[in-house]
Amino acid sequence: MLRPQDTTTRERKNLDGIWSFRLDAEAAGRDARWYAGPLADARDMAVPASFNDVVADAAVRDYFGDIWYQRTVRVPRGWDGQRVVLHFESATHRATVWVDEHEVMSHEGGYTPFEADITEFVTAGEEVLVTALVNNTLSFQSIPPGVIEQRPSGPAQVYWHDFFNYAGIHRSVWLSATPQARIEDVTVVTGFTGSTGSVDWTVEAVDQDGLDVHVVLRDGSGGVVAEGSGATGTLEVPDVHLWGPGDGYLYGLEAQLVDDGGAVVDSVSQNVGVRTVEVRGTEFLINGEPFYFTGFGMHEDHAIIGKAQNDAHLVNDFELLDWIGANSFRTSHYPYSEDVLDYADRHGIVVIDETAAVGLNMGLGGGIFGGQGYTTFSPETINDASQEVHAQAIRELIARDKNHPSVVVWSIANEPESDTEGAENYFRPLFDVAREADPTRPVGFVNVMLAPHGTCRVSQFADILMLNRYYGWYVNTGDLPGAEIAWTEELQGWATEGKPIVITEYGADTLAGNHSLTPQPWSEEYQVDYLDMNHRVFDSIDAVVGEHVWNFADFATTSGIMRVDGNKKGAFTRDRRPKSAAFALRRRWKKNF
Ligand code: BDP
Repeated sequence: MLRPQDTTTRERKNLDGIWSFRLDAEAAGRDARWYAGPLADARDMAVPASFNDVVADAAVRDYFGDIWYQRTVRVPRGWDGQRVVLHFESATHRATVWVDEHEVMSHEGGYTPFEADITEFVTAGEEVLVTALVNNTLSFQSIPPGVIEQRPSGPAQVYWHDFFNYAGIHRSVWLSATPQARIEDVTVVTGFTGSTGSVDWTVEAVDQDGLDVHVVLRDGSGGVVAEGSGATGTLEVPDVHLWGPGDGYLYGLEAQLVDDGGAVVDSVSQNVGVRTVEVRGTEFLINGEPFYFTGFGMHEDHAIIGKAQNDAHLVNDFELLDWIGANSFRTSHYPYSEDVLDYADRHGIVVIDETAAVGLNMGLGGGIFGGQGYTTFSPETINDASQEVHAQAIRELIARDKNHPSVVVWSIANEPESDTEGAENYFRPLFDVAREADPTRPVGFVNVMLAPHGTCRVSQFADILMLNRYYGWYVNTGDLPGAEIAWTEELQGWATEGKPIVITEYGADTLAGNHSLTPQPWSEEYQVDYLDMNHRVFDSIDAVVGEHVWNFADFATTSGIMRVDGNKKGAFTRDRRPKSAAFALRRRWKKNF
């Protein structure tokens, strides 16, 4: 699926703004056909935004169930004869959409796009009603999973991931016009030999009888560097300017459908960064050079808008990454907005791209160890149906992000149970799904402290080891010398696996402004000492090829006795003020600062 774009043959109209919004706790709206007319008793809601913190009402913030969104849209008068598509960049965690009274699509999964051809239901120049029934409940068959427990006070949504279940329409909605004969998808795979780059292209087209595919590659200043024809082929790029960490150089590939007379029937553009990624022994290579990841596990998380994409915050977060010397981040714990990945491409920031498979572990909950009263993998809990939803989430992530040069690793899950036979059987085929969808990038998953070296049964399938460890925080709390010994010992074990290791999480909750002369957990000084200890451990082990601090910034979580106004492991506060750790990280990552 191509993202809506403006080209010589395509046009798009943004549907962001104020939509009508109504909760539907009784799930009555579908039978009552709320989509058939203006939504009664509606309140205002901004799109894109998580709905939870926008409204001053606790019942809305913690609501789970059916949620209705609606607006009218006038189809541009110039779109007569065009194919009209309604495109949602995401709706969390699932949605069904109507155009007037016509149900046009349903989608499961809260962080990937979906769209429908609505040509037959619209007329250029006329208005239609667009209604989305969004549902934010989590079950054992959703990714991420959760369960609704019946309690004396009523039903409660329980889940095992440590961030607030923000939901709604977080990202943009578009109407777009394309020709009937059109390009459906473009895939690029790049490489280079010496100073000559290569761009393998595959173009999928629809209704293209009698039309040819033509591709043109332009450099950063618009000069044509290569051209080709056919649905698939390879372009050579002389004197290639490689894409690399810190150098987000992009070529522009234009794919066209042309008729016999040479007229362009459809045209789409695709950014291309020419680069290679490879795991060799314990090294992680970008363009054949060893790469060391510095940066963070992040979250899409801001006051009021929750998980919504916002350009000012996007630019500011990347400014801070640059300031601190981060060359990379992980999209913990779900696919981020496509705007984030486009930005990372343009700025040479390296990305570990993760699915929303977080919390598949009944030994953990909201950052706390301890049984949650369920078996993780069983016919009644996370089962074959969940695995299929998970597989689909992997396919959709890769289909969406396969062309981003910034993306160098697929992470198919965060901290699942991984030390049992059930886990091994569950994950083995999912690695195959990822490799089938993309044979070019390393695949991994993020291992949890509950499955230390020697006990994990899933790491055998991974190309790269990604470890989250909290020595000195959840264990050896306040005892950094003890933590250093235990951590070094475990990491030496992992180093014998012969694979590169990225420490994808290490961190200590820190209340900004809390200072201590002695190493007290929660103080800014302890966070700095904790990071220093970790860095000594990493620097002593060659197989460690990266460090991602947990987290870039403080973020919202469910309430609990371990969380004071959210998770405080940020190097920055939630409003992006630096803690002492931010300066310490900058000194290490930028050297000399
Ligand atoms: C890990 C999770 C992450 C949590 C973090 C923490 O991967 O989502 O927020 O620990 O406890 O378990 O802070």
